[in-house]
Amino acid sequence: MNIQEISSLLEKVRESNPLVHNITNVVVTNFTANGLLAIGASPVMAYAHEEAADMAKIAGALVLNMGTLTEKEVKSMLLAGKSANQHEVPVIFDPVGVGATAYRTETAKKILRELDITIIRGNAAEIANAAGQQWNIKGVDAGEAEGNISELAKSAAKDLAAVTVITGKQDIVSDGRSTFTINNGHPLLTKVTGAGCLLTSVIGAFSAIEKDPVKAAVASLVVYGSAAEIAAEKTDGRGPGTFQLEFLNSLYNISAADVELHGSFERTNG
Ligand code: ATP
Ligand code: TZP
Ligand code: MG
Ligand code: MG
Repeated sequence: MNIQEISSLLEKVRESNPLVHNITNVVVTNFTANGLLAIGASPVMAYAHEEAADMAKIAGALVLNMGTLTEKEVKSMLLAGKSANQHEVPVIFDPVGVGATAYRTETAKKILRELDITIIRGNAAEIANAAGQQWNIKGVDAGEAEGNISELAKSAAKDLAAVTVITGKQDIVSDGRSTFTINNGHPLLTKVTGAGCLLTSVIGAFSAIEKDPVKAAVASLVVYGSAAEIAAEKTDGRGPGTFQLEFLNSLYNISAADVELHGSFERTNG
């Protein structure tokens, strides 16, 4: 996979304007919809159990996010997920805060057991907990990193039978055989709530137009992290409010040439 392939996937997202069905949390709903529009996708949030399956089957990708769980939403996630699986629509899962409470852990396990998840994306603590390993987690934010993230991604991908994306200062993508490290991003992303959740939905947009989930995930991370770097330059020290606005502008304006200039990733094994 090379940087030109990544910039052409960005152009394909913009040309195809894929429908991304999100069942996400109440904190990030508006930011997620605006971020998907900015990158060139078509967002829809549809939570009612009466329509979740119908919406998922016509979508290019389904994104399930556990941020503010309720039993009603879990029911809709399972209905939407089963429909997506039947119709070969990729399912992207963000297990927000798994490990922080027993309810979150049980729900993540249920989703992973009952659905065929294409890509799981979380911080290191979430991925470790989703894969049944112990790792400190503070609410929905990553605890201190305390291990080899690359090995964690690899083993989680095998255990969960899903392409695994771990984000943080560096991002890792693994399918258990080949593993990539992505160096793009900016610390200001950690000061905007929903930066991780929107990223998961952007992975949905790329998965809708690229069948290989490893390629879709690597491309999303490179484009997203590069857009953050450009936004941080424009923020010029003013802080997260300005950065959030500049980041949306940057997702909208980032060009193939920008991606090729900023993009930094390598295959780290396999
Ligand atoms: P958390 O709940 O721990 O904040 P999250 O779900 O919000 O996690 P992040 O891990 O913060 O997700 O990832 C969101 C984006 O922010 C990714 O593109 C990632 O590369 C980027 N990112 C996170 N931390 C840093 C950092 N210290 N430096 C650069 N980029 C970062
Ligand atoms: N509480 C429940 S969901 C949520 C919070 C603060 C948003 C988390 O967003 P992200 O993308 O993980 O920072
Ligand atoms: Mg965050
Ligand atoms: Mg998160």
